[in-house]
Formats: sequence, structure tokens, C-alpha cells
Amino acid sequence: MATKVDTKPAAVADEKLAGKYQGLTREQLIDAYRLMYTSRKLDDREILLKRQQRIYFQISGAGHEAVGVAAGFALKPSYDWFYPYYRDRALCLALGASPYEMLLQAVGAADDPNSGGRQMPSHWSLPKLNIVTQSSPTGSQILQAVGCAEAGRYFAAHPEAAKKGGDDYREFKDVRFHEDEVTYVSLGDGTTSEGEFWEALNTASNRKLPLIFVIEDNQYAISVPVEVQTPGGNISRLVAGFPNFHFEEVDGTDPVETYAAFARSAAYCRERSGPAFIHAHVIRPYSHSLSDDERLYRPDAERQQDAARDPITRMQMFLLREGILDEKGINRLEKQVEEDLQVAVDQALEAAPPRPESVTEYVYSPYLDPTSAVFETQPSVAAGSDGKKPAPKTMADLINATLRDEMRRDERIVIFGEDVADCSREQYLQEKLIKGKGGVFKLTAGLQCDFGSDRVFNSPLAEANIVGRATGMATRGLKPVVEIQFFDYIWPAMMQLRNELPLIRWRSNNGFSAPAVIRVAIGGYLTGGAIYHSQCGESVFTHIPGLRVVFPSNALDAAGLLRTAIRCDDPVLFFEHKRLYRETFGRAPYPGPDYVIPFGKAKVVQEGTDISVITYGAVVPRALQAAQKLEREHGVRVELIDLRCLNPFDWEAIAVSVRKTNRVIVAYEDSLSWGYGAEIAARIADELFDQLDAPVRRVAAKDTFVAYQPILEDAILPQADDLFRAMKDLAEF
Ligand SMILES: Cc1ncc(C[n+]2csc(CCOP(=O)(O)OP(=O)(O)O)c2C)c(N)n1
Ligand SMILES: [Mg+2]
Repeated sequence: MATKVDTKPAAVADEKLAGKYQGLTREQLIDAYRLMYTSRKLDDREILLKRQQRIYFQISGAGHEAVGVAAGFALKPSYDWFYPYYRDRALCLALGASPYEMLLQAVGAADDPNSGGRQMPSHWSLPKLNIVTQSSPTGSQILQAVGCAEAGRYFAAHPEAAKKGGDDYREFKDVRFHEDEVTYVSLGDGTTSEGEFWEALNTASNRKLPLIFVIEDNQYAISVPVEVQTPGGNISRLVAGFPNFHFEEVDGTDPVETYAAFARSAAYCRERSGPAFIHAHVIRPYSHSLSDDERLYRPDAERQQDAARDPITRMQMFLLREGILDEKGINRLEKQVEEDLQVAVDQALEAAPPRPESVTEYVYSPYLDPTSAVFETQPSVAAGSDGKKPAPKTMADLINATLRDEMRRDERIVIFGEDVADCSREQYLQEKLIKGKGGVFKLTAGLQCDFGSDRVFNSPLAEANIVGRATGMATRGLKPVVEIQFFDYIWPAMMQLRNELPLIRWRSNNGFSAPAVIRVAIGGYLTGGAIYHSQCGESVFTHIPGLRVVFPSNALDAAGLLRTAIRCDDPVLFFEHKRLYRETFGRAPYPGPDYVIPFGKAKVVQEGTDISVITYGAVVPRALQAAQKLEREHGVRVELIDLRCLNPFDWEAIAVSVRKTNRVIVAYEDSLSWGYGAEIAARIADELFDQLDAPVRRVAAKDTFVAYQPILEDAILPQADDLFRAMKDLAEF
């Protein structure tokens, strides 16, 4: 249903009505009521189905129907972009989603176009309509919508970048954009308390993005009233100072007034004047969800006041009063809606459930496997101009060179993060007054100068902002390669990293994907780095399905793996050890612009026959030092394996080595307990038990924090001496 009519005010057929109903025609007003009524009745049907235990969850859009339909009329499906929240049933219907598609999600059917039975009902995701997969954490959609709006604008400025090809992720990522497209994002009044909301306002305002924020203010967040969330009780008053915005505050139970607010806001955004903010006052007549009974915290009088503003009744009265429909017409429309719904319900209840074997589908890209032989290449080292072998470079140099070459090759790459630009005040660069910064570790130095400020720029000091925007951009087909300045400060982005970025593909059943790259400076051994500049913690992230995690120990691997990260079709967390950035160990000449290394392939750093040491990152050079000493002094030959990639990891290489040596140490820099080595040790114990001549040992940091005083730091982090002792012990076991 939901035949979409052209809703541009300029295209109004009946001129006489143009002023009267804010440009909406009689047919549109009838259609609005049909959509609103369908939305409400669909909620009612789902509630019944839940009570009959035929579906497993229900959350309604009741009371929010008018604002949804108004937005749906003012904006364009499959043209504009939508980041709705769970109360936006009427919006999705107005954009063209069918009740049947919604019911398929409620029953958890294989054919559910939103998620294939993976997400709760009202978690909208309809690629054909540009309705982008939503999740359950309140507010995590907002920064992604910012990134989406940025991506649309970027493609408009760089249309060549939208082209397919390139023998990489771009082959599988269709880009669609329109010069004057708008992004819609909605949230509840309670959700305005989330920090990510304010981070999004910041960037939308600063960058004058074509983004409409919609606050559906029903005065409650479950049982918590708006004045507890919002000082003064009115969000419009708080945000009024943000520059560049067009603001609207409306009665969101009135579809005509709300439509006008959306039409003005959309026009403002389409002409690229900046973002818009629509604060719509709505009601919530059905409690928060079926698990909530609002009578426990709202007296009858208050609830009755809300009921008097019910948008369904109001719209019905409006149509009657204006003579647009008479009672018979209303009855006919309602009857038709209910009959259609019955058909949809009957059909949905018959729908087949998903296959249990399908649960691991789309955790990663089904199109491009970064572990495959396609990514096996050899370095191609060009001789210097004097014909001599080029000088070995540091890891920092090669990462910088790789970023530069990839940016040249792929115009979809954008780089942002804290301090990554050469200089935000461009005129200083133009007037050659300064040299430029390019990252606190200088990894991005010169990239802004080479590729321009719309491809390399500073973010606000807000890590969720960085990862959330990157997720939105990657969803649209850009390749953000963003930087988290210190691993120690990745935690504000944890919601995006745990619940969003790596889940986009799986939860949308391959409807969307977000293959962004997050570079993170990690690790200790800094002499003075202390607690908050030395952290590891990689196992927190290897525990997240859907996220590739890479941790190189030397310059050559960093170059090859970073290139694979950029070209691949999955989100990648790329750890760069700060201590290794400029180390003498592991320097290499630049391996050329096409050097890639497959993920999940370990490197045997040195072969041995007596003990296997499985490690990665900054422990590699320390373990090598210990192994060489052990061989010199005791003739013990250690096989040293550098995993390089932590998810996926090279189980085969470990198994081959353990079968050979029958003794194994897993060594890592992070604190011992629950660390990355626990998984490897468990798997060895499980699958290679009969190969072992000694217990599986772990060498790692003490279960404490990394202290400032170098004596303490040495005692806390695993040193070559600790590794030496553990290797010697195990050899003698
Ligand atoms: C980050 C997060 N915290 C808590 C919840 C649980 N929760 C779900 S909805 C909700 C209230 C949301 O209120 P509001 O933003 O006003 O939207 P409304 O439901 O009123 O439309 C809460 C606390 C959640 N989903 N996500
Ligand atoms: Mg609310």
C-alpha cells in the first residue's frame, strides 16, 4: 500500500487548497489518515499476536503517527536517507514499507526484509527505501546519520569516487547519491540525554550538514519524565544556540502543521543552508512497551490529557470537519485497512522461519575474503635514483606511505580523527606560515596538503563521533580510515564499536555494510607512558564478531596489512604499536603500492624445534631477543610465530608448530588474566592435547595497570628476561 504521491508544495494540484492545508491535497490528507490508521491498527494487531504468543516482542509507534506521516510526505524514499527509531512505524509506512514486511519481522521470518529474523520488530532496515538498519541502543543512530549526510555531500563534490571498480570492496558497494538529498534522523526526548546526541549536533552544526534531527517528545523515557532528562523540560530551548540550524517546534499530533515544519526544514537542508531541528510534541498512549504499565507512574488525569490529543482521533475529526471525508468515507477507509491487515497477518503467520544453519551468514562480507590467496603478494622494492637498494623505513614511514598511495588510488578514502590534519586553519598552510602537524605521531603528516581538506580533516575531541560518523560514511560507500589517537581513549567509542560498526551487515541480513578502517595507536614500553598512554586490551575487540583485528609487529607487515584493511569489505580495527613506530627492529623499504598481505596468516619469525612461542606486536622483538639468547646459552631452538592478525588468527600455523615442538608459550603484552592468550591456550589444550609434552604457558603483563615510574613499568610489562625464563623453564619441563 502507501502509494506515494508527489508532495512538493510547488506541485500541488489544487491551487485553492495550497494555503489551507500547507500545500497538502485532499487526496494526500486522506492518504495520511490511511497511513496513520494502518500504523495504529498494525500496533494493535501485533499486541494481540504478542498476547497470543505468536510473536516475541512488541513496541508501538502509537501517538507518533502524525509526525511520521508528515516526514514521509515531505521527504523522498529511495532518494533521501533515513535513520529512524523504533516509534517510526508510520514514517516507514509512508515511505513505502508494507505492513506485511513489518509483520515478517515480528514473526522473525526468513523473508523479513529488515533483518531476516535477527532483530526485534520495529527495528527498521529497508535498503530499497534508504531506511538504514537501526539497533536498540538509544541514540547510536545519530552520529551515523551525520556520517551519512557527510557522505552524500562528499559524493556530490567527488562524483568520480562513486564509480565502481578498483578490484576491491568498491566492486560490491553501489553508491547512490543526489545533489540535494537530505538525511533524516529521529530520537525520543529521553535519548537527548545521550552524549552522542550532542556530539552529533556539534558536527552537523559545524559542517552545516543537510541533516534533519527530529525529536519525538512524548514526555517520557519509559518512566522517567522529560524534566529529569532535560533541564527546564524543553530541548528546543537548550539547543537554540547551535549555529547554522533551522529550528521548528511543533505539535507533532497535527500532521498538517508538522508537514509544514518538515517542508520548510527539508527546503532549508536541500538548499544547503545547514541542518534542521524539529521538536515534535507527541503522546505515548500505549505505555513504553508491552513490558511496561504506565499506570504505575502516570495518574489517570495526565493520561487523559494525552488521550485528548490522540493524533488518530484528531485527524479523523479534521477530515470530517473539513468535509474531506464523511462518516461513511471514514468507515470505508478503516474497514479496508483492517481487511488488508488481516490478509497480511495471515500471510506473515505462514512465513517460513530462518534456517538455524544461517546464523553465521553475513558476520563478514560474503563477497571478498581477506584471508584468500588474492591477497598474497611479494614486496616490489624499487631501486633508488642512484641505483642502490632503498633505505629501510620505519613502521611510521610505511604506514604514511601506504595511506598516501591508497588515497591516490581510491578517491573514496577520507581520513579524520584528532589532530590528523596538517592544519585546520588552511590559510596558515597556504601562506606557508607553518609546516603542519599530521597526527600526534605524525602518521598522517602531509596528507591534507596532498589531498585537500575535504579528504583529511580534524574531528572534534570525541571518539564516538569519530567511529559513529565513520560507520555512517562507510554505510554509504565511502572508505573512512579514521584514527583513535590512543587506545586508552577508545572507550567513548565503545557503543559504536561493540553494538554498531561490526554488526551492520549481520543485523541487516546483508542489507547494509560498513567496511571502515579504525587505526589505533596502542601499547606500552614507553618509559613514562603510564596508565593512560600504555594500554593494550585487544581481546576486548577480538571478542566482537564482525570485526577484523590486526596487530603488526614490523614495518613491512604494517604496510601490507593496512592496505588489505583498506581494500577489504569488512570493518577493521588496525592496531599500531606506538613503541614500534620508529623502532630499528623491523624496518623495511617501501614494498610498493600494491603490496598486500592476507588476514589470518601468521609469520614464522624464526624456525625452531624445541618450543613454540606464539605472540604478536611489541612482544615479537622481545621474544626474539630471548630466543636468540636461549639458543646461544642453552642450545634450545625456539620457533617464534608472529600472529600479525588477531581476528581471524592463523590456527593452522599454531597447530603445525605445536605438533613439531610439543611445547608452547603464548606471550602477549596485555595483562595476563582473560587476555588474548587465554583463547589460544584453551584451543591448544582442546585440540592439541595429545601433542603436548608440557603444560601450555602464558607470559603476559601483571594483572594491574602500567605505572609511570620506569622501574614499575619494567616490572609490570613482560620483558625479554621474563620470556627467557619462561622458555627455559618450559624447555626443561
Ligand atoms: C543506551 C540504552 N540505554 C537504555 C536503553 C533501554 N531503553 C529503551 S527505550 C528507553 C527510553 C527511551 O525514551 P525516549 O528516548 O524518550 O523514547 P520513547 O521510547 O519515549 O519514544 C530506554 C531507557 C536502551 N535501549 N539503550
Ligand atoms: Mg520519550
